[in-house]
Amino acid sequence: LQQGWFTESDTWPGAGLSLQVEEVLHKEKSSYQDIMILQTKSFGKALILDNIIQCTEFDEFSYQEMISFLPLCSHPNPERILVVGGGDGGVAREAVKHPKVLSVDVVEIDERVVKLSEQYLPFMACGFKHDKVTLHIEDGFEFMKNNAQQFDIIITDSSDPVGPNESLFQKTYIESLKRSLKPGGIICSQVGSIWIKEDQDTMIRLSKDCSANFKKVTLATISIPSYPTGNISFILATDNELVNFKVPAYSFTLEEMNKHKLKHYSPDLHSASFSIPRFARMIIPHI
Ligand code: AAT
Repeated sequence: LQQGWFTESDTWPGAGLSLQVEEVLHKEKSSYQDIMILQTKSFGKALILDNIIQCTEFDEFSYQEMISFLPLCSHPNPERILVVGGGDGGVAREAVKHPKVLSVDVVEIDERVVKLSEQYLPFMACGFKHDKVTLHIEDGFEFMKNNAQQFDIIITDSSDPVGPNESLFQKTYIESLKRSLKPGGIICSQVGSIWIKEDQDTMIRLSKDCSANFKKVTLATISIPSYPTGNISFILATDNELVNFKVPAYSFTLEEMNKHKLKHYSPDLHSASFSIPRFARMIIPHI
């Protein structure tokens, strides 16, 4: 921390994303990564892993709602949900809002992320309290080896391809996602920003691996100020030819959106998220 600012510099070569810090609430080295909880000046509390911002109180809803409802609302009957990563509880909190969901399994590798989220980020960790949610402390990759054809939706809410989650960006991971899906299931993985060359390379590679395994592959992109470049994108894929990602299979009514306090996702923005800039479409094949 230099002069009261935290800068994430590893993920955006030649540039950096900085947050002004009021207090370092917690700092430790877990068995998997360096963990920090910061009280920031204008983004509320922030969870930092290995010097990468995972979420901030101010804008986490954008990421958590979109990574959850883009796949869930694209599926006609999303009953069984798996979240790989997601130790803050935010995706679990969102997924249970979908009326068809029967169970949400969250597989987080680092128990300390869960414990610290419960302590400092209860507005997200509340996701773990729901009866439909089961938490497993395990490597997501290992978990899937023992769970073939179990899930309608698998959301990879993982950190960037450095540290413990490197395996989550490999071809064998995509193959194991496919094995763990029920017929017609949908996968959705965080793949970084369309503005960053290194992330584009990940997208190019994953879009190839996905199209080798799935009939339909697409990219969605959203706006979020606390990730580098203010953008994060998701790769979604399915074998269900009836799925049209641009047209939600389930549309939340205004009443439901208000009841569930949705602040970012709407059926309208669902469709719009799959309209990506031309440069990205030209670089990334198969989407
Ligand atoms: N919703 C917050 C966003 C995240 S959190 C990513 C989580 O994935 C972390 O808690 C991390 O401990 C966990 N994780 C990493 N590797 C594995 C693994 N192999 N199995 C299970 N969980 C894992 C993502 C932030 C995106 C950042 C964008 N720059």
